[in-house]
Amino acid sequence: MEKQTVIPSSLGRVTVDRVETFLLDLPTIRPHQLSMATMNGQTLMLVRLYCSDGSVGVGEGTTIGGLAYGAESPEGMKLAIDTYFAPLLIGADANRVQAVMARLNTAIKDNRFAKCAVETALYDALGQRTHLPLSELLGGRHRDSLPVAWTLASGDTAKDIAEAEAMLASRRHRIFKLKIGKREVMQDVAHVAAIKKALGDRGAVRVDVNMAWTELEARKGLAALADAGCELVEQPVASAKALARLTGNYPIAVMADESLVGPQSAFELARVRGADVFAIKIEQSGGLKAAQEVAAIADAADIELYGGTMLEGAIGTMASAHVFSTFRNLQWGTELFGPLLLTEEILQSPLTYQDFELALPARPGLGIALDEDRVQHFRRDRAKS
Ligand code: MUC
Ligand code: MG
Repeated sequence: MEKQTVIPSSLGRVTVDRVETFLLDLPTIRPHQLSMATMNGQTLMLVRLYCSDGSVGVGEGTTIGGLAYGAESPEGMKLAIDTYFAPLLIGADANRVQAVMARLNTAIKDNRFAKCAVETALYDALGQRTHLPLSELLGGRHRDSLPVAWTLASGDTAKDIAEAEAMLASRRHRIFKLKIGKREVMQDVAHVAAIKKALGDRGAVRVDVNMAWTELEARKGLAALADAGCELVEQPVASAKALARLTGNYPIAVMADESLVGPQSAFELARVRGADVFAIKIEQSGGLKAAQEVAAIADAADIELYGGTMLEGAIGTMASAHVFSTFRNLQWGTELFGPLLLTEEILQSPLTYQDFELALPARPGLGIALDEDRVQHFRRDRAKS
């Protein structure tokens, strides 16, 4: 007798029926100072995909300081998805996430952040349908929780020390990333040294220069930071070539962030040994699978890994956490603290941060549920009407 393949009803053809996008404006707990912008709030672009089986997936696109960090803004992502992504998504087979993404990648250049939001929503819906967490859809997690660094970026040394002390006391963070690059190099180094001296062995200190230094400034800065007990410097200069010239020449790890914009850039950086560590961000990578590809390139090149953030809210943070949990190596932990920088909760149950780690839910998809009333309250379009 001929054998018949049985396709579970949840995996029969399911299509994307409707695409919804909106913006949420949420305040930050304090001004967050980076070399290129000071943030007083964060805008989340949320996309919801409604599928023919009743499943609904959600994804998030976020950036830092409008257009100060990169070419995509939340408003631009919304426009791109409404105008160009939606016609390609409607009617597409929602179970075949990578085929849908390939179609988008062929028809739409760049727009990595918007693609990441859509891919997140597709996987979230697939997770609801198959009752599997997103991490398991992506190959399976290696860990159930992730170490989380906190960024000290008030712009004031005493305030930063007080903030770090509070984080240590509440056992929320013991890795601290300091945003520098706005002041003269040695002033910044003095700020870092004072914080490291106050924390001693109780806290690890790293810095993010966000490309603000020239190569010459970086030479001076890296040597002095190493002396001050700082263990890692993130993207001190803009160019990948200059990063490569700095890497390996000072007793401090060099991490690439802005230079990493997807697998091709990762391959190129690995080829020139442009960093000791990659800060992988799902949005910068162009999506969840692309972030896994970046991690695979790093592993193959003996480059260590760190899970980065674009200061996403809860949805982007959880999508990142699921992806990072699948990395075999995650030597430098993560900085998935985005939701903690916001004053407002948009989930029914907040994410669990405890004992210096973020816990990964075992529920289907992203494993989180939006508080619909609060989401509606913070919608930019509702606030105006
Ligand atoms: C960046 O450049 O890494 C991550 C943490 C933070 O405070 O800003 C971001 C962006
Ligand atoms: Mg950075």
